[in-house]
Amino acid sequence: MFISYFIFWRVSMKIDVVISAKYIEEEKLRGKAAVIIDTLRATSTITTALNNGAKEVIPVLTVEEALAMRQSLGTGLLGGERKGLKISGFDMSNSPQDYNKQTVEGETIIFTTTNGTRAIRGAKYAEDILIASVLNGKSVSEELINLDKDIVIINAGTYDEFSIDDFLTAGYIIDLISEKKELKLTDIAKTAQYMYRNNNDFSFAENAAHYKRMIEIEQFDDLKYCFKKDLINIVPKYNNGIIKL
Ligand code: 3SL
Ligand code: MG
Repeated sequence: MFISYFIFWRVSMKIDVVISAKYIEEEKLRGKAAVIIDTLRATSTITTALNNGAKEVIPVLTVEEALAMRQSLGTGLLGGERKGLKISGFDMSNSPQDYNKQTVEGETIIFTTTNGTRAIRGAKYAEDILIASVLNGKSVSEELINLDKDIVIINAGTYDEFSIDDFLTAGYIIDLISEKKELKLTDIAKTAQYMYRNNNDFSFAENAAHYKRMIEIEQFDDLKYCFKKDLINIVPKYNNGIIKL
């Protein structure tokens, strides 16, 4: 008699969400995979730059740090924003449109933004740090399934506050993982997934304060671009001060 055993074994992963860079807690990140989201626009821009062939992105906190970094490296393009606008003397703003192949291929980019680069640097206690956006959300979810670790999604937020755009993106990634994995979600992670399921075209992000700021400074193309699903299939990772593939 032939007896076959089928063993179905699903390790459940825990997912939590942090609403802004201000609320990152070292002990909650240890041993986990952190996912950094700044939909508008830092993580969308970093993902675009690396997809267009940039060698690496070095996130720094201040303009002074960026200038000092370029001086010590003796090379590199300076990118980023303050109040959403290009920093005087920098090569590029924080618009993904600035990071085309022609400009960034093979280049090191030294990058400072108000919320996004803070969130990335603040995640340093995690075991893995993934850079996520709507653009590469599907690839990020697949990578997280492969890593099979508990996850903390860190939303960059806006000036320390909750930001709708980042929260919806967190919900999108949670929803993708939930199609393949059993998950244990904190209440906030469940809420992110619920919100995304009820707004899977991200249109509710139009209510975000930062979305309105983007309109004020006429970044209409970025607002369309940053909410495109599945456009990019790379997963940038932050390690030892550098973001690369
Ligand atoms: O705060 C940030 O990190 C930026 O992404 C903000 S902005 O979209 O460039 O204004
Ligand atoms: Mg933002």
